[in-house]
Amino acid sequence: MKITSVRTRHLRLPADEPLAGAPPLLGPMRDFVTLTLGTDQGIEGIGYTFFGGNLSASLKSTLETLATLAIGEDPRSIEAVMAKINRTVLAGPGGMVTLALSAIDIALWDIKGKTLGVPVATLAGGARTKVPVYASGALSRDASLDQLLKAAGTLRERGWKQMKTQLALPGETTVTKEVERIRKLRELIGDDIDLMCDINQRWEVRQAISIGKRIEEYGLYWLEDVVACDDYAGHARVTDALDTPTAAGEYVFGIVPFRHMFEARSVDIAMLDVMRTGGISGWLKIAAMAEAFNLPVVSHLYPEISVHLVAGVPNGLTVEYMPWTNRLFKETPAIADGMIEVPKRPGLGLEFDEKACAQYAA
Ligand code: SMN
Ligand code: MG
Repeated sequence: MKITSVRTRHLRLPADEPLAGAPPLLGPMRDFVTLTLGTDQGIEGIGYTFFGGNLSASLKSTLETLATLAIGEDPRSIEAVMAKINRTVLAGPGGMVTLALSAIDIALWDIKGKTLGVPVATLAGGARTKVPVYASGALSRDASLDQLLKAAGTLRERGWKQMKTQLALPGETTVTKEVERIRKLRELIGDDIDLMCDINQRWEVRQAISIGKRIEEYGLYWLEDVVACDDYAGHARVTDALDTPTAAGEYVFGIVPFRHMFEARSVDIAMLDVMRTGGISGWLKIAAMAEAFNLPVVSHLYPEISVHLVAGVPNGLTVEYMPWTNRLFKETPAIADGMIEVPKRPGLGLEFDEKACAQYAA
């Protein structure tokens, strides 16, 4: 079997927040770059990548150049294909290069699943066919307290069993204001809904410990990215000081930073972003490393890809649900009773909606 063609597209989608109709994160539009790898057996593998932002045209060009190097190679030998491409790259690792490599790796896993007739989740370990899922993006730090509580009420009414908010409020904030949001949210949603909270690297260690202690009584499911992503020792101090579990990992590229994170006992939960781990291959290697440290893993964004990984591995905890790309696909994984289901179709079980892709061409 050989890869015979490469197609990349730069798409710009409206950044809506469909879970509770709250104001969207990251501006009014979001750019994605998609990849389709063709083979001599008619099977196509699809992938996409994100975080190009205003560099998305360059990301498309990087992806096109690197993916073209896979032409003529056997897509089932994923490590060999990726090694061949990697050998040519002087600009990596990390950043744009990894974002592009991830899309290629994802498309190769899609081909492998389709070739074997099984979902990627089965290849990833096949631990479960559905896993918990949480609502993300609707309870942002930019929302007023009223907007926040209204959105949380909507999520609860719609049956969400886990939801994530953010602290480190914009503008003039006080510890009292920060604590108040969590107290009010907990009052509104009750004790049976899991509440996560993301800091997005905006606190210092001491701040994280002092505010963290004051919100401890509201029983957060996790507190995320409390300090700078590469401050492994700082994370460890916060993790050690709090009863609340901590999570981090979405910001780092590749697999090696997770070794440092785990060796330093920085976090209780590893968060893996499939575009930054180097795709599915990197994601699975990190999940196995986490398992060896007795840690659970959770996904960051891209639920339609991540569901396969969190469900596949034995230590997958929950899938972040921000359905940013749903409109690109004909069908996306079903959600019911707080669980997201692995599609039964082979590979990723996804098919681009060609009409939508044409409509959103950047
Ligand atoms: C996040 C990061 C990047 C884009 C959107 C949201 C956030 C999360 O850190 O964890 O969802
Ligand atoms: Mg986050």
